[in-house]
Amino acid sequence: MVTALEEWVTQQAELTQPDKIYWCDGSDEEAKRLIEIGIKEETINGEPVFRKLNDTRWPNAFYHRTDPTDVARTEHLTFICHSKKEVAGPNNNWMHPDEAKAKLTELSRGCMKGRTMYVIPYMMGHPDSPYAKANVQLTDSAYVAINMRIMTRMGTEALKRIGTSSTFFRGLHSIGDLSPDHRLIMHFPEEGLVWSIGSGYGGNALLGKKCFSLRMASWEGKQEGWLAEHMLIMGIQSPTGETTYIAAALPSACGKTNLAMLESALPGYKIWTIGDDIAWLNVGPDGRLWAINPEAGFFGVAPGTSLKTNPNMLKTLHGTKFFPTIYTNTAIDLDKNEPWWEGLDGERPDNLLDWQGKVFDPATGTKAAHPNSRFTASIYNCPILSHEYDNPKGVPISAILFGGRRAKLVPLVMESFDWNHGVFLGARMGSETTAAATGAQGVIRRDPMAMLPFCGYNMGDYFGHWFDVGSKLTNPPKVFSVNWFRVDENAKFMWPGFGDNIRVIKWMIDRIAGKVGAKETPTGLVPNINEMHLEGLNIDHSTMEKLLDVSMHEWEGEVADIKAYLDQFGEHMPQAMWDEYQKLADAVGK
Ligand code: GTP
Ligand code: SPV
Ligand code: MN
Repeated sequence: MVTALEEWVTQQAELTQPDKIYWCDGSDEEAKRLIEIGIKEETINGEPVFRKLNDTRWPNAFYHRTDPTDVARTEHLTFICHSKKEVAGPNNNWMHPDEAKAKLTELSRGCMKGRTMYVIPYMMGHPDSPYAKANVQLTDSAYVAINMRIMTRMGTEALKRIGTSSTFFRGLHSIGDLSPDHRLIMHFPEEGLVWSIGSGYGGNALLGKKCFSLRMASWEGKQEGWLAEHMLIMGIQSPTGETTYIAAALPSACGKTNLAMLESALPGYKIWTIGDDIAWLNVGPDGRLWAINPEAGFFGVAPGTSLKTNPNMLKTLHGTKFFPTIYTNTAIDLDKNEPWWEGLDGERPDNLLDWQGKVFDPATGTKAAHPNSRFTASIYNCPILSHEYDNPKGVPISAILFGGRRAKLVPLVMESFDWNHGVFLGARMGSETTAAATGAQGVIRRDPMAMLPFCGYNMGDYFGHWFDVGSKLTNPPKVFSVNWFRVDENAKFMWPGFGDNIRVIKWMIDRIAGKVGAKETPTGLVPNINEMHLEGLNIDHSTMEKLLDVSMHEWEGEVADIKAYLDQFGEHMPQAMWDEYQKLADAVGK
């Protein structure tokens, strides 16, 4: 009997016309074969897909360079195609499914000619988890197939789960002709389908990541009563031995990976990593919020990653347990045949190829590695991987952090008054844009819960869902806002960040345990400086005051901007949000 999956694969092959169809089993041997194919057979812009790097310091490392127009997510080419425009909401680009299908069909006809179609069955989440989902992605890129193997639980286990069912989530991906004019990333929530063409990079092409685990899953979670979030998950073991689990939402390239793996500057505190990008949050039978990381790897920003900022990531990259590790659009140190990026330890090597494959000339003032260059590494290589990572139940969350990149205004840390106020803190988040998406950098935009590019439906309804989930929690996590990025008059970061962020987290843990007080401001509760653990840190009292300052005068403009943002959602915006907004507006006298 032909299964629904086999039938679907046949139909897609009729449209895209690959030379070969290959079903992935997720084995080590297969991964080695895919790398070989990338070195010897497949090409991109006339170059091999993979280059083997020096194995002595960077074991199992392979290099990939994308098309220069294809280096980040393209939000303007990403669409939610629900038959009702209102479901997509003002936060998404929308196209009617019929029109979208017609365009995609045209672009996809024969797009895999001369290429192999890889059939990738994969699980998001541990196969034994009640929260996991089994999906299939088709792709014509060995690079994408290898990345999917690192980032998900790929192979026969997922195939078994799908069996003869027809309800699995489908992803159809082709690099197409890589022209930005022929690039579209489209989501069909009514069919459980993501169809992406024209890009071979990151969130545009690894469909298990943002497309499925956030956009499709957020919509799914709304129907089923759970949350799919752009959050890291970590455990913090205190000197007395107990572990507190927290989840933190920060926009792209704003510090999730670094926070998830931080090396504590405070003696006795130990971090256990569970995830660095995506969390699925369910209400447990005990009335607490339980989190799993649906992914199995890191697709992390390379620039700025070093032994100083993130030693655990360097150890992960040098780990050998899981084959392979991929470097995309970094520079190459030609003398050593090693990956290199700005911010890596040591001197800049003399002899570099930049991310476009050109001999690097520092005099031009450009960067050798693309600012959004990334590594893909298995989470099983992480030396501080939590023992709970593979626990099908997940971990209970005691605190949720919402953060952003704000040079001014937003204090280092602030606690919400309660869950609903916490939802407002998340909803009013703003952040300066980064290289993780194409477009202008460093511009402040509202990015509620760090989900603006990833919420698969109307964000007004999404906020309503957050309030609903809160009402089901008898023991909800505390909610905090954080900002590591406040600067002084000389535009220098005032807070050291990275390993010292544990000092902020310790304050939160102490708040959860009821050990410390807080100072009430109209925007939330901030620490009393003398109750923060600052020993060993070279920071003066006045800087700490500036970091924690809440000046209501400065908040006036912010309040107007928040209102304009929330207004867009019209009747989809729940009253509970306006109630929270009004309290802040009253405090600034608006
Ligand atoms: P995505 O993978 O795009 O979702 O990004 P992310 O949120 O995981 O960001 P990541 O941890 O990769 O950090 C991105 C950039 O922020 C890097 O250049 C880091 O060096 C910088 N960064 C991270 N944490 C801190 C911090 O505490 N302070 C400062 N000043 N910079 C930080
Ligand atoms: C992000 O942009 O938030 C990422 C990288 O984590 S991507 O996979 O391209 O979405
Ligand atoms: Mn991300």
